[in-house]
Amino acid sequence: MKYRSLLACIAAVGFSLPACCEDGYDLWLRYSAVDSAAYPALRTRVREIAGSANSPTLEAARAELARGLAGLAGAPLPIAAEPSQAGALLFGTPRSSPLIGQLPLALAKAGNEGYVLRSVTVDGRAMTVIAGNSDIGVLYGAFHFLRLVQTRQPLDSLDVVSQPRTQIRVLDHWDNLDRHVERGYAGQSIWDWHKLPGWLDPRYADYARACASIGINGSVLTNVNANATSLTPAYLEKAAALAGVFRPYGVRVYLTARFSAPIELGGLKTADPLDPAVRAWWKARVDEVYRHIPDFGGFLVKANSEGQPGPQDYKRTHADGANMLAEALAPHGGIVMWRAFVYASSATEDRAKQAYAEFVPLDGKFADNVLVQVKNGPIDFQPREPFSPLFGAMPKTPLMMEFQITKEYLGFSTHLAYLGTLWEEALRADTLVKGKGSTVAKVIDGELHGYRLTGMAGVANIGSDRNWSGSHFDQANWFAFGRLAWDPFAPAQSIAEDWMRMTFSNDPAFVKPVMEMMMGSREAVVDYMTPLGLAHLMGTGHHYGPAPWVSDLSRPEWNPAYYHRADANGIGFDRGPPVNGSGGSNAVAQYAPKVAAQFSDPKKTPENLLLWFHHVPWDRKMASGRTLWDELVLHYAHGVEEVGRMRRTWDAQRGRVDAERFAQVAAFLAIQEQEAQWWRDACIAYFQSLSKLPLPAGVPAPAHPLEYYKSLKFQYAPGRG
Ligand code: GCV
Repeated sequence: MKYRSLLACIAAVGFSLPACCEDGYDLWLRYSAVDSAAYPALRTRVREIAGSANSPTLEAARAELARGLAGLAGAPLPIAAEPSQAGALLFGTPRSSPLIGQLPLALAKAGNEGYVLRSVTVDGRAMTVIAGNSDIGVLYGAFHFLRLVQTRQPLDSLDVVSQPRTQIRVLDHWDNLDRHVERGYAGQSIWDWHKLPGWLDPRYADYARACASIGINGSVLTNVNANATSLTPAYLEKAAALAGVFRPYGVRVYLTARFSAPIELGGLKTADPLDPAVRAWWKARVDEVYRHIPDFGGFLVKANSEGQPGPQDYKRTHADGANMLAEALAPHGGIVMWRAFVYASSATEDRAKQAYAEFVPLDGKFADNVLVQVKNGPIDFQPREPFSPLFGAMPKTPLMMEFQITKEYLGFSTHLAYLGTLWEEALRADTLVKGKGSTVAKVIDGELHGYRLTGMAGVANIGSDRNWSGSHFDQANWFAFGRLAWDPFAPAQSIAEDWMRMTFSNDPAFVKPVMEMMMGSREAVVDYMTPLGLAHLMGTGHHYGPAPWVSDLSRPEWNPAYYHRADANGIGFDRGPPVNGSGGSNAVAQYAPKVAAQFSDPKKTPENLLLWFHHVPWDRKMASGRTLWDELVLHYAHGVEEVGRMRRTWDAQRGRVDAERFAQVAAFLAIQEQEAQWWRDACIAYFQSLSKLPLPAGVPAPAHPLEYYKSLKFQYAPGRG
């Protein structure tokens, strides 16, 4: 940050107005000064930081408390090894601090990674304790305490116990070794492979701090469309350097494994997972990884999907492939995250059915250190999908959730879409496999099936842009992912509120309207892109903008027309049971019987998923009494209106937010409104060419004829695969 100009600004306007030059680098860890008249708690309850920082992680905890509280209090706090006064903030474990060991903190409830925050009185002095059973628990607790101050919570009778509900909470970086990020909209990869290991960009430590602040404990450094080079000694040295930076923050390094690496690197003739030479090659390579990175987390694997090599190339199963890697990793305590995102090159079946068809027969066949990583919906991170039918269908195989934080299908970084609501919807979906309340969240946290391993992965939206995520509001999605991985039951709204208060302002005149804007933002995108259960209408390849007309690509499922199936009679993909041997794909049968019964019946299917499951006539009567055609058009129009409303909400915040961030958000919302209009117009023009129906009264016609939208080309759209 430009320090001199910052000082000049502070001198000019004082602390009560927003700082004038913020570029978003500090994320939600801004620690800007508290108005002590409005929030005296900090002054009265926090006078000293006490504890012994006898490990790198406890040192990180103390450093964060010192940094955060100095910023919040406006001056550094005294640091002491033992509490010496009322208002001491004592951090540590029973091992690092004998006093913590003596206090009745009920630390057993915090588990291995959790923490207790408690107000206590020792020798008549009121103090606050941040305690964990492990050093990392203390660091997580320190971040929680800072969050309480940042969001201006009372500090006098603290009684917080928290521990993560999932074990593996990882960011998946789809970062290539040339620094291009697949589906990345925030610049290049933050891993500067060329300069590693010699140069450790300070950004790496800030990345790890940010991850730890929301409980993320793993980072898959490389793209799932993997390059075997990342497993060579030169790259392992680079990955080891990153692991060294991340270690104090509890973030373990993982890599993607290219299944054909034994051929590409080892010169073998095969990568058959049952071939003894292949197994020996992987074992030796894994041993070498651990020589570089003793706490290496394990491998993430995309196999036999979108052209990636895999065990099926040798007529072996996904379980054979995963178990071979698992065997090599097990002696070191490593795991395999094997992705269920598969679609076979020759498939004629409904794409939505493929993951279930390939994986459910393998339930119970995976080694103990394997998790199967499942995207939230059956297809691919669309603005709205039903939950994947795999959740609930593999009781003997730990399934971990895969969410996409980067907004490949939700307008890239210029569209404001808070994904907390999308993920909350997915996690709260009820699989009904063990009766009512068998939610996806309970599958993920292991409660429903007693999984031995649990986890959640988020495809990262982080890049070299100064603001990390490509836009200020996209930081909220990184934040929300971490919080939901820690607690899949956490409400999206309270996560958004924390983020806003920490990132922007505690001013109620800001928090209330901006929270409403965030909470409605994803639905606005659904409306102007893919309402009523439509999916995958985006431009082929780059996924930028509308292209529902595309129908001439060689593989059926590459075409948007495959997904919407609109014709003169109606629109939607019939996934119900076939009638008299023809019709639906029967994807509904992959759900538990009661869910299947609901989704099979257009009258019982929620309207927001209607066209996902049913092909329905344009004149079908909807709940509103309008026809499907009118309803579809009005959803498109409504999406655009909502973005207009979001712009007005933001414009009213001028002066409550620093000028730099205010201006970028305002400019991006203007782009979003233009592009929402483009989506609306292009989709209405196209669907109207099939339905031949007039627009509902008062809805303006698209600005251009359909041919105009079809002619648009975007050769340089970012993030291409
Ligand atoms: C990494 C979608 C994306 C691809 C991505 C793939 C996956 O198809 O468009 O870029 O590849 O998902 O999740 O493996």
